[in-house]
Amino acid sequence: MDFKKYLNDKKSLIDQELDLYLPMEDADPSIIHKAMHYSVFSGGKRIRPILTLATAELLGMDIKNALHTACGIELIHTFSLIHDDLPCMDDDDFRRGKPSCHKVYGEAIALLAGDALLVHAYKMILKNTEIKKIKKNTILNLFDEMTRCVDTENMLGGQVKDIIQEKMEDKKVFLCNLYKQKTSALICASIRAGAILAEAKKKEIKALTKYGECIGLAFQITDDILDMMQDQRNKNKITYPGEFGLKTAKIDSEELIKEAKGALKIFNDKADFLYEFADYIFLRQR
Ligand code: GRG
Repeated sequence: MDFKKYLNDKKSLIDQELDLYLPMEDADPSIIHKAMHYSVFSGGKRIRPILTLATAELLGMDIKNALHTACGIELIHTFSLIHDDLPCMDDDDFRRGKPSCHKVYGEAIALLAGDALLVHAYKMILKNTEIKKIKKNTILNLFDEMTRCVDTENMLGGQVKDIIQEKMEDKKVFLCNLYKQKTSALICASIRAGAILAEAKKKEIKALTKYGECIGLAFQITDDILDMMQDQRNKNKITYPGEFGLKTAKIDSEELIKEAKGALKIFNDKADFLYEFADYIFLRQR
């Protein structure tokens, strides 16, 4: 399979769908809609929605029926990035090499644009009711998945730990739990959402969950490695490579990638894309 082409093709589909369903930029009050568009279309890799589509496809589903869900997931991701960059959180002036949402639209509008994207994400999940092939119960399961990955046991709780970084007994345990909540939960939910939509069997969901947890954790460790190598590390926060060194961080991340691929065995050679994606997590440069 041509991995790069697969990524580009799916990204185009997702971009088109997002453009179709986001409120128009000039809809009243236009400033919030402009801010939403600014952050949604500022060069994200779309890895989470691509994972949703790829998982649905692996399980035999027509991916056009997974597009609403995939886009909902990307909107949750974008909401989290806008809020993460705010001065009261990570206080980042740049995102993807461009001024962060609050630097362009001000803090209040950026905060509200993030809120609006989160609400819109759940509206996208509800749009699945328009697709006859998707059962109501499947949509309820999706809703459960998409709320759980954001709640205080996951993203929100992870963000709290990231900000507070209280005294910790064991730094590795602390960091792995934080990364699982803050980053891995949404990545894992992106994969599980594809499986839920495709009405996967229990053993398939179990294997994909293991895969998602492992690549999710490896993704955040790699993100920290890239930040450290590009000297973009927030020096006030502890990170995996910061605590254990670049070499250990790379070895542990590679081990997680191996574990992730191991979980795909039950799909034989049908999971080509997910195998390659696991390597991409580790080898990516941005
Ligand atoms: C207020 C409910 C609520 C949640 C906010 C701010 C927050 C909680 C969580 C932040 C979580 C966060 C920003 C995690 C970082 C994850 C991460 C490594 C993001 C970068 O992902 P990429 O590389 O980004 O996929 P692109 O730019 O490609 O979209």
